[in-house]
Amino acid sequence: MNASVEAEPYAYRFDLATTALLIIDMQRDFVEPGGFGETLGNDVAMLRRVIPPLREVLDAARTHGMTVIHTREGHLPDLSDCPPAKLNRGEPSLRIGDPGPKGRILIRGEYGHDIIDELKPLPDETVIDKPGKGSFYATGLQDLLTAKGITSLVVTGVTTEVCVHTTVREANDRGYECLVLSDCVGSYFAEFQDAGLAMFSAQGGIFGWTAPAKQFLEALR
Ligand code: C5J
Repeated sequence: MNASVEAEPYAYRFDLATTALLIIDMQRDFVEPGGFGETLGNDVAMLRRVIPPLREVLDAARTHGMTVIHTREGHLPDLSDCPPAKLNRGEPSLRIGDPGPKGRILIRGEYGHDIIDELKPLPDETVIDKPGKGSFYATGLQDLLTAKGITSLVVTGVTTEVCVHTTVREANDRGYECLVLSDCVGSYFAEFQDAGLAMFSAQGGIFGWTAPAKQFLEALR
């Protein structure tokens, strides 16, 4: 099925068969109280507002048989994949690997590291574990997309200016056509949300397109 989404800076055209829904880092550690995001001093309510529209998009993607890929940021229990610069930076109340209310912070296998119940992956959906901000760095994402013949990505998740931006920039350099759903990506900072969204579609779509979820859902009808 070919479809077109009313988007910035102009219509985003895609073929459902070659498009994947990418859901970035909707993990308890970022989105729920007691996780990594909150230990950094952030208000998780800023991110939780993406859950209802993203749930609608996920339901529609599943109904249409789209490829759905989830990512999780996190590290091995021995932290061997966590560079000291990432581990030691800043003054969080809990560091990566420290025990917190939801298990060890950002450690694979811990409760807090997993995806929130509202967006729980189905057994046939891929979950990519990534040690970095970008979804392509040190992961099998590119090979997976190639194997599935995916050329376009509808991008959602958190946070807009960090893991979403890094991923879209990586994807753009690799030739993927990215549509970012503006109300399905979130930031702890309103000003970063606005600037981050504007950057995607600036200069004629330097990194890709943006559109609200309702325009994407409209295109699927
Ligand atoms: C951050 C992310 N912000 N998923 N991770 O550390 O954006």
